[in-house]
Parts: sequence; structure tokens; C-alpha cells
Amino acid sequence: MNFFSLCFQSSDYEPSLPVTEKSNPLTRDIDRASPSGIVGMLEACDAQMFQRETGTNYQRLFDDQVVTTLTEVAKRVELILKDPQDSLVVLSGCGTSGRLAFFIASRFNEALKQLNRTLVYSYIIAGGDRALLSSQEAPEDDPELGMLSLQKVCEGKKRVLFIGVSCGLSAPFVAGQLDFCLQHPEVYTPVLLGFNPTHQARDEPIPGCTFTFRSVAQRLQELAQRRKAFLINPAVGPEAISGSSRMKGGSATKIVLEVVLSAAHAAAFSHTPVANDGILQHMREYERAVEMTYQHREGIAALVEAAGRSLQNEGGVCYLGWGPMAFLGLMDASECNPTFGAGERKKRWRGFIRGGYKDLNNNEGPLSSLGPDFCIAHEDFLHQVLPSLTDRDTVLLIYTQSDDLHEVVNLGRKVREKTSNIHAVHHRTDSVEALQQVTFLSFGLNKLCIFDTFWQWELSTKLVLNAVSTGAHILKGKIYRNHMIDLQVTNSKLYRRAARLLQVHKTVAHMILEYTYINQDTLTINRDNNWDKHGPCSVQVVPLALVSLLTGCSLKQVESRLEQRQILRDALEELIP
Ligand code: S6P
Repeated sequence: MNFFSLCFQSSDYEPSLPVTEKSNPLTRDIDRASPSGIVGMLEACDAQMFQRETGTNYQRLFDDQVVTTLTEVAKRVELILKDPQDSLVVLSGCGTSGRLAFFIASRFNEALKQLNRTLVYSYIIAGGDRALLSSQEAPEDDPELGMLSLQKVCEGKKRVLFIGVSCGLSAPFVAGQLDFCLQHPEVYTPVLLGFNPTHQARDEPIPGCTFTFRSVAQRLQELAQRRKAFLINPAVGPEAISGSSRMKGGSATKIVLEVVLSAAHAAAFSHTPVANDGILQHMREYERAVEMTYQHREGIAALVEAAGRSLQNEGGVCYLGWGPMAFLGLMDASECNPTFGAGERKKRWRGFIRGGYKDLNNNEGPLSSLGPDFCIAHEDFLHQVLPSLTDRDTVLLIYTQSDDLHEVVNLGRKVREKTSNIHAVHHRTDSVEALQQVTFLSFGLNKLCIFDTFWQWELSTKLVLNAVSTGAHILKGKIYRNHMIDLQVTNSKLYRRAARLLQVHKTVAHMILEYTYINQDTLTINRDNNWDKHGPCSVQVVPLALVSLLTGCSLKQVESRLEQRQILRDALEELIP
């Protein structure tokens, strides 16, 4: 383990920031790295998730206390599985955390269905099902909405295990739900999952509430001593791109929840009692999955390069997925705009799932009437995208050996007639690969084939897709050092992050406000703090303000310079004498 990998744990490293918002010392120059260099840095960051105890105050994933808490939560789930009458396990979160809540609840309900058991899992995502496929950041600020949606899902239930996920221990939506659970202990047992220590939970006042996220987390911590609540909050290290909790935060969420729920299922249905050893062993399997994924560093780098080239040439990237992997594609695609694309007029990154909403099986059913971005079936791809596909676009097929290979080949052929820029991420566990290889070579597909076991397919796919979308946007110049600088400023967390980025360079978050005098929409956003009403601002506010601050140039001058130069660091270096 090198020095940089551990130094974020030192108490004087960016002391005012929680771990999930710190900048990772390993990726300071990621905006200058080659595709292979980018993937190497992501690998080092992901390895931090599994670092063992290092003598600091931070709890880590493999610490005894964390493993014991996972065991106890699994036992609570087991009780509900064995006696599901009037009971529920609710998974809830905002953005990526809500998407994972949906995905994991669906996967484990599916497992129950196959066993002919009562379904016990429900999900809540801030902003409703449309947030599964697009960024809906504003509802994250609304604790009452969180509380009301929890109440609705749990109507008539007598016993609820509520698992609220907020990687940064920061979302008011989740704080509202946890507070509600604490007020009704006769029904609700709250579990909080996130990746900061409690004292780093967000302490900013929430309008209309007497609590902050931190005060709720502290109350949970007290109750945790009597096992009336549970807190799972190991540090997994700062994100490769500061604050981008869709990456490690999302992966660690997936690992923790799957380890807990599968231990509970094994105990309830296969007579394997929940125990610390089993939990530890399962987590080690995930660690191995991460290592195995990055053994394909050059293959992943080739995908990053192809997708990056598409973005540089104003093309798009499409994921065509089969089975559960397809949702990971939808999820990754949905995160690109809020993370990197403040100025984008067209959605350049799209995901498709074989049977559309039938396969997605979400609570609210088909959402295609909301617009083309919500048309997600392969059929939609064939009608909306294929006709205008060119070599500038990248298409990535995502499938496993469980999917219908003839279908994959047929769709691949249609794409191949339009673009040679077609690739695949494929998972397998046995030697049927030899046969498949022949089929694919016959139409010349670049294929990244990952040899691993069923449980690891999903995490591995998530890592590859995160690397491709993050890497491609880095190559397009959307990252400054390791900061998401072209982010959409659409809720209070993102507003603070943007303001902080500007303050780092010695001044004035009020540059954003100054800019808002030119842009009426944003002006109102800041005045009444109602992000929902106004929607995202279409201008690259943060890069504009930052370059203007550093150079003293007028906003108009900077705007035209940014249009000419895609890479932010290049624009800066050209403007600064
Ligand atoms: C982060 C992603 C966001 C977060 C959301 C919830 O990369 O774009 O949508 O998932 O803001 O964050 P948290 O900290 O409450 O899980």
C-alpha cells in the first residue's frame, strides 16, 4: 500500500471535508492521464475500499465492529424472511443510492419469487421512478417528502426494517425518513448505511426541521448500543473524482447490502446460520472480483478510449444490455449528465434494456410517455438511434452466458452495419466461451471477456461502466485535476460543492451569484432555494466562474474561450499568463 493511498486518513488532510468529499491524492492528475493511466488510478482507488485497519480513527469495511453490525442486520432480515406477515424491509436513497435500492430490492424479491416465498423488499427513490433513469436531484433536499414516501410504502405494516442509504451521510430526504423511524420505534428499526464517520455527517440546518443529518446519525449511534438501530459507516476512501459517490460509494453500497441480504437468505432458507465468518468470506469474494476486473486493464482502457473519442467527435455512447446487467447500463448512463454535462443540450450517453419496462419491472410501470430519454427498450434503440448511428458513436453490448446469444449476435450485426465502433462486455464462468468466441470473431467485435463467478458479474460490470463513462468524460476535458467541475448545480449539496470549488481558489462563491444576474433562472434558484421549480441551469456555471476568477477575464471572454477549448486545464493554462 503506498503512502498516497493512506494519506487521506491523516487528520490534517483537507480537515474541513468529510471523507466522501475529499479529493483523492491518488488521482490528482487524472485529467492528464492516458486511458490506461486512468484505469490504473481507478483500480488503486477501488482497492482502498478493502484496506484493512490502519491504526487511524476511521472504521474500515473489514473491521470487527462493522462485520458484527452486518451480521446483526442480517439476523433482523432473517427474522422477517421467516415470518413475513405484516413486515417489510425497505431500502431507500437518492440518486445512485436510490437506484441501487431499487436494483437490490428487485433482485432479492426475484430470489424470493423463485422460492415461492412472500416478497418482503420495497424500494424508495427520491423523485420517484423517473429518477431511476434521469437525474432528479432536487427531491434529495426534501425531508418531508422522504418521510411521506416511507409512510406510504409501509401503510398497515407492523414491523419494518428501514435501510436508508446516503453515502455522504448527507441527504435530507433520508434524514427525514430516519427521524420518522426514530419517532415510531414500535414499528421501525432504522439502519443507516454511508461512508463517513458520524462526526463528519452533514450538519447544515435543514429548512423547516429541528434536526440535521448529523443529529439524526448521533441519535442512531446512541440507540445502536442497545441494538435498537444500526449504523454501518466504514470509510472506503475519497472518490476518484471528488464527491462522485456513484463510484466507490455505489460499489460499497452494493457489496454491503448484498452481503447482508444473501446471508439472511442463506440462514432463512438453507440452514446456514448468519455468522461473522461467512460475512467476511463473502466480502473477500467481492475484493477478488474487483482485482479480477482490473486484470483487464488494457481492455477497459480500449473502451475508455473509444468512448472518449466519440465524445470528442460530438458522437454518443449507447449501452445495449441483457438481463440484470442492463440496469447497470441504464444507471451508469443516467449519471453522466448531472456529473459531467452541465452544458449539454443533447443526451449523449444512453442505456437500453432488452424488454424495456417489462424487464425493468419498476413500481410505476412504463415511463416512455415522459419523452425519448425514457424509451429504454432495444426496440426503441432500433427505431430512435440505429438509423442515425455512425462511426462517431460507440455501442457497447453487455451480456452474460445466461442471455440468448443469438439475440446478442443479431443485434450486434445490425449495429455493425452502421458503425465499426462496437464493443462488448461479457461475463462467463465456463468453457462455452470457445464457441462464442468463434461466433463473435465472425463479425469482428472487440470483446472484453471477464471470467468470474455469477455473484461477481454485476459489481464487475459496474466498475467497467463507471470506468468507461468517467474515463471518456476525462478525455473530453470535463474534469479539472480530480474535480467534477462541469456539474449541474441542482440541489443544496451540489451548490455547496460548487461554491467550495471556487473558494479553494481564494475567493468568492458569490461569482456564481454574480453570474446568476446574467442568467435569470439561476438567480431565482439561489434566492428561494427551490431547485425543483427551476430545473437545471443549462450553462457551465462553475467552469465559467472558476476560469474568470483565476484569470480576471470577463465572463463573456471566458465563455467564448471555453467554447474554443474543450479541455479545461488547457483553457486555464492558455488564459493564465
Ligand atoms: C453521485 C450521484 C448522486 C448521489 C446522490 C445521493 O455521484 O450523482 O446522484 O448518488 O446525490 O448521494 P448520497 O450521498 O446521499 O448517497
